Amino acid sequence: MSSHVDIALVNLPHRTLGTYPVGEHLGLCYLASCLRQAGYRTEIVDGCIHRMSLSGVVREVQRMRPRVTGLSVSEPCLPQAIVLTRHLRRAIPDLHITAGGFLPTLAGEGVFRLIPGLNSVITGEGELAILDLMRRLGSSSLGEGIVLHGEKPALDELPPPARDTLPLHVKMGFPASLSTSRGCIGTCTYCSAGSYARASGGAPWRARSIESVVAELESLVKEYGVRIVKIVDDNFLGPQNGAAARVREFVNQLKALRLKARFSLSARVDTITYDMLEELKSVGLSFLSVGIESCVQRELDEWDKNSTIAQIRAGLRALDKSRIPYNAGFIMFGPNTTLEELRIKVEFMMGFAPSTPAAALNVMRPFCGTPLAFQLQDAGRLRGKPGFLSFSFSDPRVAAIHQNLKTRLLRCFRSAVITEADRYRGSAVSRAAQRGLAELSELVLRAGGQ
Ligand code: B12
Ligand code: SF4
Repeated sequence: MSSHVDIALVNLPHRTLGTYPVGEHLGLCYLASCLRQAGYRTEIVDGCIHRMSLSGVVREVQRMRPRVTGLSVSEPCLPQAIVLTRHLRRAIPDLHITAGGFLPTLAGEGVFRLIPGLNSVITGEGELAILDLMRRLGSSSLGEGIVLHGEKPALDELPPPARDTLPLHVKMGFPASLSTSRGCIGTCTYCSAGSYARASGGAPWRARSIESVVAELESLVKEYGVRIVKIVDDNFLGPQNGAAARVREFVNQLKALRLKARFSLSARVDTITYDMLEELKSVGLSFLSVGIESCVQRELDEWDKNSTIAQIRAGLRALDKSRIPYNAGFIMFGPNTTLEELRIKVEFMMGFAPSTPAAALNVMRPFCGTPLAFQLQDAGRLRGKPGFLSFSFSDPRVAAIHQNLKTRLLRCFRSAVITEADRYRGSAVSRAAQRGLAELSELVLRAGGQ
């Protein structure tokens, strides 16, 4: 039977609290544009935007009859990757199944054990390695169970990402995605993005030229009718010493084009200044995500955040003054959070961040291959398996509060999600989180947090 396409790239359907996360999968879009440029017939099967079941994905891949299927696997999607690989292997026995993305990069060869049935694994950025795989397919140089490591490509030499799923995103009112830089200079112990950037080798943070970014933004607005853009970079501003100049160049070029688009981005809170925010706001910055993570210096140091409470406060003051809506990432429960620290954190969160009550209840998640996961493993405190890793708390009083809160909150969040329609869900979850925060405060008081 001849193939209809050479390769099908799959974004695994994955639901959190019953909903599919939404956003273009730019990683797969870049792979698709590189593969097409090299002449390979390539399709993207986006299980999230099309709200597919796993058997729906299998049927779609069967219909396409590809020689190769590439799965993008982040750690929370591991269960879906395991089931899908088993079904695909059964349905199309001679299909070459490869996997790339965060989990394969951070777990390396271990992925063959985690996802039985894979033929190969690609670690790091995939554009060059997937071309290598396609070229070697069928030749004797390609054995079974091989790991190909992707060299980092020069970002300005990549073709623009394929925008197959963009029209549907626009139609449904979701933003387009844009990547202006990759990686992060940070070394935060819990962060898989920083660990991924380092595991991929080469410079931990690199950026596209502002010319190419602005040209892509212009094409999104003019060709696709995009009104809102999500800049997906972990750290749009990059290293502190170049941040102001990068912002100025970006702003000047956008002003010269008189482009009208709103955009959101993420940045380190210790890098932003009021002036940068004002400049970015003048060309459409409408939302910013920053990670403060803790208001306890001991924890910031333990997690290698490389920032101080004073810097965080200055960043937050700049944000408040600029009146740009923002989301502040926060980790309420760390592995070594003490009861007294929990009390300080609850108090901090109750007096702040109206847009982020849900973040106030976050538990640190040890992702595979991060320094945090290794530290917990060495201390014998890592629990569960990849996809479901957790840890034991050092303070038993915090463990008890977390356990108590978890059971109640789950009920609270589930009912918030079930009772309200999609567009009201944000506020329902937010109200549930606010209730949760109040409950947490009560639990801390009862446990004797001074
Ligand atoms: C935008 C974004 C989203 C968007 C778009 C989804 C997506 N998968 O791209 C939305 C909002 C939908 C989303 C959802 C989720 N996300 Co998300 N997301 C991001 C973010 C901020 C940027 C991704 C991006 O566009 N990068 C730029 C592109 C160019 O790079 P890339 O996607 O990594 O792809 C490259 C390589 O990884 C590789 N590659 C990737 N896939 C494949 C597949 C093959 C076959 C090959 C060969 C190579 C390859 O090649 C690509 C090109 O170089 C990242 C943070 C980050 N630093 O990446 C988190 C991140 C990937 N997300 C994460 C998580 C946890 C999720 C969710 C599980 C959240 C949830 N609870 O629902 C879901 C999973 C949905 C899914 N099916 O993957 C985690 C993953 C953690 C981990 N260790 O696995 C990250 C790292 C955030 C974090 N710091 O924790 N996410
Ligand atoms: S600054 Fe943010 S993206 Fe960078 S390593 Fe730390 S948590 Fe990760």
